[in-house]
Amino acid sequence: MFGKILIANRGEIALRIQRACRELGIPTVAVHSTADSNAMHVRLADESVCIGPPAARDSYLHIPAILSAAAVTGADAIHPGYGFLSENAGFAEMVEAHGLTFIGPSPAHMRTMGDKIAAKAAMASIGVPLVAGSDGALEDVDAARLVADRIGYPVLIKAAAGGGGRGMKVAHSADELEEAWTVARTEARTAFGDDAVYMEKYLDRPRHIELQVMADNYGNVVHFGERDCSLQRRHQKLVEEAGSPALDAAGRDAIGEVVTSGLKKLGYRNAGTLEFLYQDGQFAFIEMNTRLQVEHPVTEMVCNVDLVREQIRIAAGQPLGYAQKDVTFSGHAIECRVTAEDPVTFMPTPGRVELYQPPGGLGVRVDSALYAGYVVPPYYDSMVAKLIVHAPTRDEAIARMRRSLMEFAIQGIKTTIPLHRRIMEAPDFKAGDYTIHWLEEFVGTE
Ligand code: MV4
Repeated sequence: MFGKILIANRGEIALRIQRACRELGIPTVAVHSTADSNAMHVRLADESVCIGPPAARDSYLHIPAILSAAAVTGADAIHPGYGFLSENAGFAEMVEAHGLTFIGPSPAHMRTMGDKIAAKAAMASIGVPLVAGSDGALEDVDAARLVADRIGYPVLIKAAAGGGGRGMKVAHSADELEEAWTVARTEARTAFGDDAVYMEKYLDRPRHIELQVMADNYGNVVHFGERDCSLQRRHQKLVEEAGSPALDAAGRDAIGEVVTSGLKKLGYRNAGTLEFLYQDGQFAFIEMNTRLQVEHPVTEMVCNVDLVREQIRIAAGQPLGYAQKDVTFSGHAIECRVTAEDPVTFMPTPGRVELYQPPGGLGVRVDSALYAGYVVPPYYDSMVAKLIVHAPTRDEAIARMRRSLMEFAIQGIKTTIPLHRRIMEAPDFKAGDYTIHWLEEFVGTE
Protein backbone atom coordinates (compact mmCIF):
# COMPACT_ATOMS: atom_id res chain seq x y z
CA MET A 1 0.00 0.00 0.00
CA PHE A 2 1.08 3.60 -0.54
CA GLY A 3 3.11 5.39 2.14
CA LYS A 4 1.67 8.84 1.37
CA ILE A 5 -0.87 10.23 -1.12
CA LEU A 6 -0.87 13.72 -2.59
CA ILE A 7 -4.36 14.99 -3.42
CA ALA A 8 -4.20 17.30 -6.44
CA ASN A 9 -7.50 19.03 -5.81
CA ARG A 10 -9.45 21.29 -3.44
CA GLY A 11 -12.86 21.62 -1.78
CA GLU A 12 -15.21 18.79 -0.91
CA ILE A 13 -13.53 16.22 -3.18
CA ALA A 14 -10.13 16.78 -1.55
CA LEU A 15 -11.83 16.07 1.81
CA ARG A 16 -13.61 13.04 0.38
CA ILE A 17 -10.27 11.55 -0.74
CA GLN A 18 -8.58 12.43 2.57
CA ARG A 19 -11.30 10.55 4.44
CA ALA A 20 -10.71 7.38 2.40
CA CYS A 21 -6.93 7.70 2.89
CA ARG A 22 -7.28 8.17 6.64
CA GLU A 23 -9.46 5.07 6.97
CA LEU A 24 -6.81 3.13 5.03
CA GLY A 25 -4.11 4.53 7.35
CA ILE A 26 -2.39 6.52 4.59
CA PRO A 27 -1.07 10.05 5.35
CA THR A 28 -2.12 12.79 2.91
CA VAL A 29 -0.55 15.87 1.37
CA ALA A 30 -2.83 18.77 0.44
CA VAL A 31 -1.83 21.25 -2.23
CA HIS A 32 -3.40 24.68 -2.36
CA SER A 33 -3.32 28.09 -4.01
CA THR A 34 -2.75 31.27 -2.01
CA ALA A 35 -6.55 31.79 -2.16
CA ASP A 36 -7.08 28.50 -0.27
CA SER A 37 -4.67 28.88 2.68
CA ASN A 38 -7.61 28.70 5.11
CA ALA A 39 -9.49 25.98 3.25
CA MET A 40 -10.79 22.92 5.06
CA HIS A 41 -8.80 20.52 2.84
CA VAL A 42 -5.59 22.24 4.01
CA ARG A 43 -6.63 22.26 7.68
CA LEU A 44 -7.47 18.55 7.74
CA ALA A 45 -4.51 17.22 5.73
CA ASP A 46 -1.43 15.76 7.41
CA GLU A 47 0.78 18.12 5.40
CA SER A 48 0.18 20.90 2.90
CA VAL A 49 2.14 22.70 0.22
CA CYS A 50 1.27 26.05 -1.37
CA ILE A 51 1.64 25.58 -5.12
CA GLY A 52 0.87 29.01 -6.53
CA PRO A 53 -1.42 32.02 -6.95
CA PRO A 54 -5.25 31.85 -7.13
CA ALA A 55 -5.69 31.30 -10.90
CA ALA A 56 -6.10 27.54 -11.43
CA ARG A 57 -3.69 27.51 -14.36
CA ASP A 58 -0.94 28.75 -12.01
CA SER A 59 -1.77 26.35 -9.14
CA TYR A 60 -4.19 23.38 -9.40
CA LEU A 61 -3.36 22.98 -13.11
CA HIS A 62 0.38 23.71 -12.76
CA ILE A 63 1.97 20.31 -13.27
CA PRO A 64 5.59 21.15 -12.29
CA ALA A 65 4.42 22.67 -8.98
CA ILE A 66 2.34 19.59 -8.16
CA LEU A 67 5.13 17.15 -9.04
CA SER A 68 7.57 19.22 -6.95
CA ALA A 69 5.16 19.12 -4.00
CA ALA A 70 5.02 15.32 -4.31
CA ALA A 71 8.82 15.13 -4.45
CA VAL A 72 9.51 17.35 -1.42
CA THR A 73 6.89 15.58 0.73
CA GLY A 74 7.84 12.07 -0.37
CA ALA A 75 4.36 11.16 -1.63
CA ASP A 76 4.31 8.00 -3.74
CA ALA A 77 0.88 8.40 -5.38
CA ILE A 78 -1.36 11.23 -6.64
CA HIS A 79 -5.16 11.27 -6.62
CA PRO A 80 -6.45 13.91 -9.06
CA GLY A 81 -10.11 14.06 -7.91
CA TYR A 82 -12.44 15.44 -10.62
CA GLY A 83 -11.95 18.45 -12.91
CA PHE A 84 -8.49 20.10 -12.99
CA LEU A 85 -5.91 17.46 -14.12
CA SER A 86 -8.11 14.40 -13.61
CA GLU A 87 -8.56 13.57 -17.31
CA ASN A 88 -5.18 14.87 -18.53
CA ALA A 89 -3.35 11.86 -20.01
CA GLY A 90 -0.11 13.87 -20.28
CA PHE A 91 -0.24 14.58 -16.54
CA ALA A 92 -0.83 10.89 -15.74
CA GLU A 93 2.20 10.03 -17.91
CA MET A 94 4.39 12.59 -16.14
CA VAL A 95 3.30 11.28 -12.74
CA GLU A 96 4.40 7.78 -13.76
CA ALA A 97 7.62 9.08 -15.36
CA HIS A 98 8.50 10.53 -11.95
CA GLY A 99 8.14 7.09 -10.39
CA LEU A 100 4.80 7.90 -8.74
CA THR A 101 1.44 6.16 -9.15
CA PHE A 102 -1.46 7.99 -10.78
CA ILE A 103 -4.65 6.86 -9.02
CA GLY A 104 -6.80 6.35 -12.09
CA PRO A 105 -6.86 4.60 -15.48
CA SER A 106 -3.84 4.11 -17.76
CA PRO A 107 -2.78 7.21 -19.73
CA ALA A 108 -3.54 5.28 -22.96
CA HIS A 109 -7.17 4.69 -21.95
CA MET A 110 -7.50 8.31 -20.81
CA ARG A 111 -6.25 9.46 -24.22
CA THR A 112 -8.60 7.16 -26.15
CA MET A 113 -11.67 8.21 -24.17
CA GLY A 114 -10.68 11.90 -24.43
CA ASP A 115 -11.14 11.60 -28.20
CA LYS A 116 -14.89 11.07 -28.60
CA ILE A 117 -14.46 9.41 -32.03
CA ALA A 118 -11.87 6.96 -30.69
CA ALA A 119 -14.06 6.31 -27.62
CA LYS A 120 -17.05 5.44 -29.82
CA ALA A 121 -14.91 3.15 -31.99
CA ALA A 122 -13.67 1.37 -28.85
CA MET A 123 -17.23 0.93 -27.58
CA ALA A 124 -18.47 -0.28 -30.99
CA SER A 125 -15.67 -2.89 -30.99
CA ILE A 126 -17.00 -4.42 -27.76
CA GLY A 127 -20.70 -4.32 -28.70
CA VAL A 128 -21.82 -1.31 -26.64
CA PRO A 129 -24.79 0.34 -28.45
CA LEU A 130 -24.12 3.75 -30.04
CA VAL A 131 -26.30 6.51 -31.50
CA ALA A 132 -26.64 6.09 -35.27
CA GLY A 133 -24.09 8.29 -37.00
CA SER A 134 -20.91 8.66 -39.02
CA ASP A 135 -18.27 5.95 -38.87
CA GLY A 136 -15.50 8.16 -37.50
CA ALA A 137 -14.57 11.72 -38.50
CA LEU A 138 -16.22 13.51 -41.43
CA GLU A 139 -13.89 14.54 -44.27
CA ASP A 140 -15.99 17.35 -45.73
CA VAL A 141 -19.54 18.69 -45.98
CA ASP A 142 -20.37 16.27 -48.83
CA ALA A 143 -19.49 13.33 -46.60
CA ALA A 144 -21.65 14.90 -43.88
CA ARG A 145 -24.57 15.17 -46.32
CA LEU A 146 -24.32 11.48 -47.26
CA VAL A 147 -24.41 10.40 -43.59
CA ALA A 148 -27.34 12.75 -42.82
CA ASP A 149 -29.32 11.37 -45.79
CA ARG A 150 -28.70 7.84 -44.53
CA ILE A 151 -29.63 8.36 -40.83
CA GLY A 152 -32.24 11.08 -41.40
CA TYR A 153 -32.64 14.58 -39.92
CA PRO A 154 -32.32 16.10 -37.36
CA VAL A 155 -28.59 15.45 -37.00
CA LEU A 156 -25.94 16.73 -34.60
CA ILE A 157 -22.38 17.64 -35.59
CA LYS A 158 -20.00 17.17 -32.66
CA ALA A 159 -16.32 17.98 -32.06
CA ALA A 160 -14.10 14.92 -31.53
CA ALA A 161 -12.22 16.84 -28.83
CA GLY A 162 -15.47 18.17 -27.32
CA GLY A 163 -17.54 17.02 -24.41
CA GLY A 164 -19.61 18.70 -21.77
CA GLY A 165 -21.73 20.26 -24.50
CA ARG A 166 -19.13 22.42 -26.22
CA GLY A 167 -18.72 22.29 -30.00
CA MET A 168 -22.13 20.81 -30.95
CA LYS A 169 -24.47 22.02 -33.72
CA VAL A 170 -27.91 20.67 -34.76
CA ALA A 171 -29.12 20.62 -38.37
CA HIS A 172 -32.88 20.07 -38.53
CA SER A 173 -32.93 19.71 -42.32
CA ALA A 174 -30.65 19.57 -45.37
CA ASP A 175 -30.67 23.39 -45.80
CA GLU A 176 -29.21 23.82 -42.31
CA LEU A 177 -26.40 21.33 -42.83
CA GLU A 178 -23.71 23.51 -44.44
CA GLU A 179 -24.14 26.26 -41.82
CA ALA A 180 -24.03 23.73 -38.95
CA TRP A 181 -20.95 22.12 -40.49
CA THR A 182 -19.06 25.41 -40.77
CA VAL A 183 -19.99 26.64 -37.29
CA ALA A 184 -19.13 23.30 -35.62
CA ARG A 185 -15.73 23.11 -37.40
CA THR A 186 -14.84 26.68 -36.48
CA GLU A 187 -15.90 26.24 -32.85
CA ALA A 188 -13.99 22.97 -32.60
CA ARG A 189 -10.83 24.62 -33.98
CA THR A 190 -11.00 27.69 -31.73
CA ALA A 191 -12.12 25.88 -28.55
CA PHE A 192 -9.98 22.75 -28.80
CA GLY A 193 -7.36 23.41 -31.50
CA ASP A 194 -8.69 20.34 -33.32
CA ASP A 195 -11.35 20.64 -36.02
CA ALA A 196 -12.19 16.92 -36.31
CA VAL A 197 -15.99 16.49 -36.18
CA TYR A 198 -18.43 13.58 -36.42
CA MET A 199 -22.18 13.21 -36.84
CA GLU A 200 -24.97 11.59 -34.83
CA LYS A 201 -28.71 11.35 -35.15
CA TYR A 202 -30.10 14.06 -32.82
CA LEU A 203 -32.19 12.53 -30.03
CA ASP A 204 -34.81 15.10 -29.03
CA ARG A 205 -35.93 13.98 -25.54
CA PRO A 206 -33.38 11.62 -23.98
CA ARG A 207 -32.51 10.99 -20.38
CA HIS A 208 -28.84 11.13 -19.39
CA ILE A 209 -28.07 7.82 -17.69
CA GLU A 210 -24.51 6.83 -16.77
CA LEU A 211 -23.03 3.55 -15.58
CA GLN A 212 -20.33 3.38 -12.86
CA VAL A 213 -17.63 0.80 -13.47
CA MET A 214 -14.51 -0.28 -11.59
CA ALA A 215 -11.74 -2.57 -12.84
CA ASP A 216 -8.57 -3.92 -11.27
CA ASN A 217 -5.22 -4.80 -12.87
CA TYR A 218 -6.14 -8.49 -13.12
CA GLY A 219 -9.06 -8.39 -15.55
CA ASN A 220 -11.83 -8.15 -12.94
CA VAL A 221 -14.48 -5.60 -13.96
CA VAL A 222 -17.69 -4.80 -12.11
CA HIS A 223 -20.40 -2.20 -12.51
CA PHE A 224 -22.12 -0.41 -9.64
CA GLY A 225 -25.30 0.37 -11.51
CA GLU A 226 -26.57 3.58 -13.05
CA ARG A 227 -27.15 7.19 -12.12
CA ASP A 228 -29.80 9.37 -13.73
CA CYS A 229 -28.22 12.78 -14.33
CA SER A 230 -30.88 14.29 -16.57
CA LEU A 231 -31.60 17.22 -14.25
CA GLN A 232 -29.15 19.76 -15.63
CA ARG A 233 -29.04 23.36 -16.78
CA ARG A 234 -26.49 24.49 -19.37
CA HIS A 235 -24.57 21.23 -18.89
CA GLN A 236 -24.33 21.76 -15.12
CA LYS A 237 -25.97 18.93 -13.22
CA LEU A 238 -28.14 19.95 -10.25
CA VAL A 239 -29.72 16.68 -9.06
CA GLU A 240 -28.66 13.07 -9.60
CA GLU A 241 -30.25 9.83 -8.47
CA ALA A 242 -29.43 6.14 -8.22
CA GLY A 243 -31.15 4.20 -9.67
CA SER A 244 -32.84 5.83 -12.59
CA PRO A 245 -36.65 6.09 -12.36
CA ALA A 246 -36.65 4.92 -16.01
CA LEU A 247 -34.75 1.65 -15.54
CA ASP A 248 -35.51 -1.64 -13.79
CA ALA A 249 -33.12 -4.30 -12.49
CA ALA A 250 -33.31 -6.31 -15.72
CA GLY A 251 -32.44 -3.25 -17.83
CA ARG A 252 -29.52 -2.43 -15.54
CA ASP A 253 -28.19 -6.01 -15.60
CA ALA A 254 -28.39 -6.14 -19.41
CA ILE A 255 -26.38 -2.97 -20.11
CA GLY A 256 -24.05 -3.77 -17.22
CA GLU A 257 -23.18 -7.17 -18.65
CA VAL A 258 -22.35 -5.76 -22.10
CA VAL A 259 -20.18 -3.02 -20.60
CA THR A 260 -18.24 -5.09 -18.06
CA SER A 261 -17.44 -7.95 -20.45
CA GLY A 262 -16.35 -5.38 -23.06
CA LEU A 263 -14.13 -3.33 -20.74
CA LYS A 264 -12.40 -6.54 -19.71
CA LYS A 265 -11.41 -7.03 -23.37
CA LEU A 266 -10.16 -3.43 -23.56
CA GLY A 267 -8.01 -3.92 -20.46
CA TYR A 268 -9.54 -0.90 -18.73
CA ARG A 269 -8.56 -0.34 -15.09
CA ASN A 270 -9.66 1.78 -12.11
CA ALA A 271 -12.87 3.87 -12.04
CA GLY A 272 -14.83 4.91 -15.10
CA THR A 273 -18.25 6.14 -16.11
CA LEU A 274 -20.00 5.44 -19.40
CA GLU A 275 -22.47 8.15 -20.39
CA PHE A 276 -25.55 7.13 -22.34
CA LEU A 277 -28.52 8.87 -23.81
CA TYR A 278 -31.61 6.79 -23.01
CA GLN A 279 -34.73 7.26 -25.10
CA ASP A 280 -37.59 4.90 -26.02
CA GLY A 281 -36.06 2.14 -23.89
CA GLN A 282 -32.75 2.20 -25.81
CA PHE A 283 -29.25 2.97 -24.54
CA ALA A 284 -26.89 4.89 -26.81
CA PHE A 285 -23.32 5.47 -25.65
CA ILE A 286 -22.00 9.03 -26.09
CA GLU A 287 -18.88 9.49 -23.95
CA MET A 288 -16.76 7.84 -21.26
CA ASN A 289 -15.33 9.71 -18.27
CA THR A 290 -12.06 8.31 -16.95
CA ARG A 291 -12.33 9.90 -13.49
CA LEU A 292 -14.17 9.76 -10.19
CA GLN A 293 -17.33 11.83 -10.71
CA VAL A 294 -18.94 14.52 -8.58
CA GLU A 295 -22.08 12.39 -8.21
CA HIS A 296 -20.33 9.16 -7.13
CA PRO A 297 -21.91 9.29 -3.62
CA VAL A 298 -25.40 8.23 -4.81
CA THR A 299 -23.82 5.04 -6.14
CA GLU A 300 -21.90 4.55 -2.88
CA MET A 301 -25.12 4.84 -0.88
CA VAL A 302 -27.15 2.28 -2.87
CA CYS A 303 -24.23 -0.17 -3.24
CA ASN A 304 -22.76 0.38 0.24
CA VAL A 305 -19.27 0.72 -1.26
CA ASP A 306 -16.43 3.24 -0.84
CA LEU A 307 -15.44 3.98 -4.45
CA VAL A 308 -12.41 6.08 -3.51
CA ARG A 309 -11.10 3.32 -1.26
CA GLU A 310 -11.46 0.88 -4.17
CA GLN A 311 -9.63 3.29 -6.51
CA ILE A 312 -6.71 3.51 -4.08
CA ARG A 313 -6.55 -0.24 -3.41
CA ILE A 314 -6.61 -1.01 -7.14
CA ALA A 315 -3.90 1.58 -7.95
CA ALA A 316 -1.76 -0.05 -5.25
CA GLY A 317 -2.05 -3.36 -7.11
CA GLN A 318 -4.67 -5.02 -4.93
CA PRO A 319 -7.51 -7.00 -6.52
CA LEU A 320 -11.07 -5.65 -6.61
CA GLY A 321 -12.88 -6.29 -3.36
CA TYR A 322 -16.08 -7.24 -5.26
CA ALA A 323 -17.23 -9.72 -7.86
CA GLN A 324 -20.42 -8.70 -9.71
CA LYS A 325 -22.49 -11.05 -7.55
CA ASP A 326 -21.25 -9.18 -4.44
CA VAL A 327 -22.59 -5.88 -5.78
CA THR A 328 -26.09 -5.37 -4.40
CA PHE A 329 -28.46 -2.47 -4.83
CA SER A 330 -30.41 -1.33 -1.82
CA GLY A 331 -32.95 1.49 -1.75
CA HIS A 332 -32.69 4.81 -3.54
CA ALA A 333 -30.28 7.77 -3.27
CA ILE A 334 -30.58 11.38 -4.40
CA GLU A 335 -27.93 14.10 -4.50
CA CYS A 336 -28.54 17.85 -4.66
CA ARG A 337 -25.56 19.95 -5.71
CA VAL A 338 -25.68 23.17 -3.71
CA THR A 339 -23.81 26.03 -5.40
CA ALA A 340 -22.91 29.55 -4.31
CA GLU A 341 -25.21 31.06 -6.93
CA ASP A 342 -28.37 33.12 -6.94
CA PRO A 343 -31.20 30.52 -7.13
CA VAL A 344 -33.05 32.55 -9.78
CA THR A 345 -30.38 34.22 -11.94
CA PHE A 346 -27.55 31.72 -11.32
CA MET A 347 -25.06 34.58 -10.87
CA PRO A 348 -22.13 33.41 -8.69
CA THR A 349 -22.27 34.65 -5.09
CA PRO A 350 -18.80 34.28 -3.55
CA GLY A 351 -18.29 35.76 -0.08
CA ARG A 352 -18.20 35.05 3.63
CA VAL A 353 -20.31 32.24 5.10
CA GLU A 354 -21.81 33.67 8.31
CA LEU A 355 -23.74 30.58 9.40
CA TYR A 356 -23.38 26.97 8.35
CA GLN A 357 -25.87 24.44 9.72
CA PRO A 358 -25.93 21.18 7.75
CA PRO A 359 -28.76 18.65 8.13
CA GLY A 360 -28.31 15.27 9.80
CA GLY A 361 -30.15 12.17 10.86
CA LEU A 362 -30.73 8.76 9.35
CA GLY A 363 -29.72 8.38 5.71
CA VAL A 364 -28.30 11.90 5.33
CA ARG A 365 -24.78 12.65 4.06
CA VAL A 366 -23.25 16.06 3.42
CA ASP A 367 -20.00 16.25 1.43
CA SER A 368 -18.78 19.83 1.82
CA ALA A 369 -15.70 21.83 2.77
CA LEU A 370 -17.72 24.77 4.15
CA TYR A 371 -17.54 26.14 7.69
CA ALA A 372 -18.87 29.28 9.38
CA GLY A 373 -16.40 32.09 8.73
CA TYR A 374 -15.11 30.56 5.49
CA VAL A 375 -14.87 32.94 2.54
CA VAL A 376 -15.95 31.28 -0.74
CA PRO A 377 -13.33 32.46 -3.25
CA PRO A 378 -14.44 33.71 -6.69
CA TYR A 379 -11.81 31.76 -8.65
CA TYR A 380 -13.16 28.22 -8.76
CA ASP A 381 -16.26 26.09 -9.31
CA SER A 382 -19.28 27.42 -7.39
CA MET A 383 -20.35 24.09 -5.86
CA VAL A 384 -20.13 24.39 -2.06
CA ALA A 385 -21.96 21.28 -0.80
CA LYS A 386 -23.43 18.00 -1.95
CA LEU A 387 -26.45 16.87 0.05
CA ILE A 388 -27.01 13.14 -0.41
CA VAL A 389 -29.90 11.13 1.04
CA HIS A 390 -30.56 7.41 1.05
CA ALA A 391 -33.86 5.68 1.88
CA PRO A 392 -35.60 2.35 1.17
CA THR A 393 -37.79 3.75 -1.66
CA ARG A 394 -37.63 6.70 -4.06
CA ASP A 395 -40.68 8.35 -2.41
CA GLU A 396 -39.02 8.09 1.00
CA ALA A 397 -35.75 9.46 -0.43
CA ILE A 398 -37.63 12.50 -1.79
CA ALA A 399 -39.30 13.05 1.60
CA ARG A 400 -35.91 12.76 3.31
CA MET A 401 -34.35 15.23 0.84
CA ARG A 402 -37.20 17.71 1.43
CA ARG A 403 -36.78 17.65 5.20
CA SER A 404 -32.97 17.82 4.87
CA LEU A 405 -33.26 20.86 2.61
CA MET A 406 -35.54 22.46 5.22
CA GLU A 407 -32.88 21.91 7.91
CA PHE A 408 -29.95 23.06 5.75
CA ALA A 409 -29.04 26.66 6.64
CA ILE A 410 -26.27 28.61 4.91
CA GLN A 411 -26.23 32.35 5.58
CA GLY A 412 -24.00 35.12 4.31
CA ILE A 413 -24.02 33.93 0.70
CA LYS A 414 -26.95 33.03 -1.54
CA THR A 415 -27.16 29.37 -2.52
CA THR A 416 -29.36 27.18 -4.71
CA ILE A 417 -30.99 25.47 -1.69
CA PRO A 418 -34.36 27.25 -2.35
CA LEU A 419 -34.35 25.96 -5.96
CA HIS A 420 -33.69 22.40 -4.76
CA ARG A 421 -36.68 22.70 -2.41
CA ARG A 422 -38.85 23.66 -5.40
CA ILE A 423 -37.56 20.78 -7.52
CA MET A 424 -38.38 18.26 -4.76
CA GLU A 425 -42.00 19.57 -4.77
CA ALA A 426 -42.44 19.40 -8.55
CA PRO A 427 -45.04 16.77 -9.64
CA ASP A 428 -42.94 15.74 -12.68
CA PHE A 429 -39.91 15.13 -10.47
CA LYS A 430 -41.97 13.15 -7.97
CA ALA A 431 -43.29 11.04 -10.87
CA GLY A 432 -39.75 10.52 -12.22
CA ASP A 433 -41.06 11.99 -15.46
CA TYR A 434 -38.25 14.13 -16.88
CA THR A 435 -35.67 14.35 -19.69
CA ILE A 436 -32.48 16.42 -20.10
CA HIS A 437 -34.70 19.39 -21.08
CA TRP A 438 -37.05 19.39 -18.08
CA LEU A 439 -35.04 21.54 -15.64
CA GLU A 440 -34.33 24.33 -18.14
CA GLU A 441 -38.07 24.69 -18.73
CA PHE A 442 -38.76 24.49 -14.99
CA VAL A 443 -36.36 27.32 -14.08
CA GLY A 444 -37.38 29.31 -17.17
CA THR A 445 -34.03 31.05 -17.59
CA GLU A 446 -32.92 29.65 -20.93
C1 MV4 B 1 -26.54 14.46 -27.82
C2 MV4 B 1 -27.85 14.95 -27.62
C3 MV4 B 1 -28.84 14.50 -28.48
N1 MV4 B 1 -28.53 13.64 -29.48
N2 MV4 B 1 -26.29 13.60 -28.82
C4 MV4 B 1 -24.44 17.26 -24.61
C5 MV4 B 1 -23.14 17.14 -23.91
C6 MV4 B 1 -22.48 15.95 -24.44
N3 MV4 B 1 -22.02 15.16 -23.36
C7 MV4 B 1 -23.48 15.25 -25.30
N4 MV4 B 1 -24.64 16.05 -25.32
C8 MV4 B 1 -25.73 15.71 -26.02
N5 MV4 B 1 -25.53 14.84 -27.03
C9 MV4 B 1 -27.28 13.19 -29.62
N6 MV4 B 1 -27.00 12.35 -30.61
C10 MV4 B 1 -28.08 15.83 -26.57
C11 MV4 B 1 -27.02 16.23 -25.76
C12 MV4 B 1 -27.34 17.10 -24.66
C13 MV4 B 1 -27.21 16.65 -23.33
C14 MV4 B 1 -26.73 15.38 -23.01
C15 MV4 B 1 -26.60 14.96 -21.71
C16 MV4 B 1 -26.96 15.82 -20.68
C17 MV4 B 1 -27.43 17.06 -20.95
C18 MV4 B 1 -27.56 17.51 -22.27
C19 MV4 B 1 -28.05 18.78 -22.54
C20 MV4 B 1 -28.17 19.19 -23.83
C21 MV4 B 1 -27.82 18.36 -24.90
